[in-house]
Amino acid sequence: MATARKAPRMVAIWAVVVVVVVVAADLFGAAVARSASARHAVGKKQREFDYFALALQWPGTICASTRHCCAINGCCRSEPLQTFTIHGLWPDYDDGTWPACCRHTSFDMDKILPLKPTLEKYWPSLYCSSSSTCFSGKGPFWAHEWEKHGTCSSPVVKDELEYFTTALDLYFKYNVTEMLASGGIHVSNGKQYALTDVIDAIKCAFGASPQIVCKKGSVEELRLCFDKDLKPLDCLTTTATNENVSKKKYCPRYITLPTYDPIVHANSTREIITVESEVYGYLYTS
Ligand code: U2P
Repeated sequence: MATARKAPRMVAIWAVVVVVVVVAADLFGAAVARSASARHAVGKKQREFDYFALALQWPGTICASTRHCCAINGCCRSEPLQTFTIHGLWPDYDDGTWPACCRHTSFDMDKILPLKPTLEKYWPSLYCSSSSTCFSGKGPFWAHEWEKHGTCSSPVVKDELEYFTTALDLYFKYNVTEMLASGGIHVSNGKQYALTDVIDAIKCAFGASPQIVCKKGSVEELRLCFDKDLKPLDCLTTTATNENVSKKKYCPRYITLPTYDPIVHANSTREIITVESEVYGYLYTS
């Protein structure tokens, strides 16, 4: 009798436990996803992306805020970086949002080991802190980009190696620093360029409109967009004037491409990366 009376109570307790676990898992998943990005699809299964953005960063703007140095930080090389470096290859939706943290596939450096010197040179982190990832705690910048964006890039990109080789291929094929130079737009300290001239230089060489993100009137990022056949595509907005990018990131009518002084700090750990692109010449004909 005692057992019979306990049974309904046990069922009720188990039901409460199951509900608590499900709700907690849901909240945890949403929190992880939200921390990965503010404007990506949360909760339900994320649908296939619509197009790619190759996000490039301008070290001259970012490195101006560097306060301390470490081996992984590209801002800490003895020669200031004067070319765009890679931020990430981002699968995006046409409505201005994007998927994030899609397939539970943790970053594995061993899978891209032959690319490491090329990534260090052209896809460096511009910060010292390690990056948060979707599935494996803190990790290198590349782990953040693979887990957040790379895992959402199928069916165009099927695995980690293909994600990084695709991004590097596009970066070398469409050299934004050279495109701007051929339009008369160079690294400058103080010299201002009309935003329309910068956009036109890219349109002329690339065949499609970029998206440009600024910080206090300096270019911070330049994004090239591609369809799923990796052909140039107009980005949704050419300047950061939609809600996709915060107001602080708007570009004014005249902008600069600043350089920065080599960062000299006591007790800094420096690493000068001297990898020649010929090493990976068979992969990249930049
Ligand atoms: O723009 C600020 C941050 O939002 C994320 N972002 C932006 C546009 C987009 O199409 N996709 C996207 O993910 C970027 O986050 P991150 O990859 O750096 O985590 C971008 O830095």
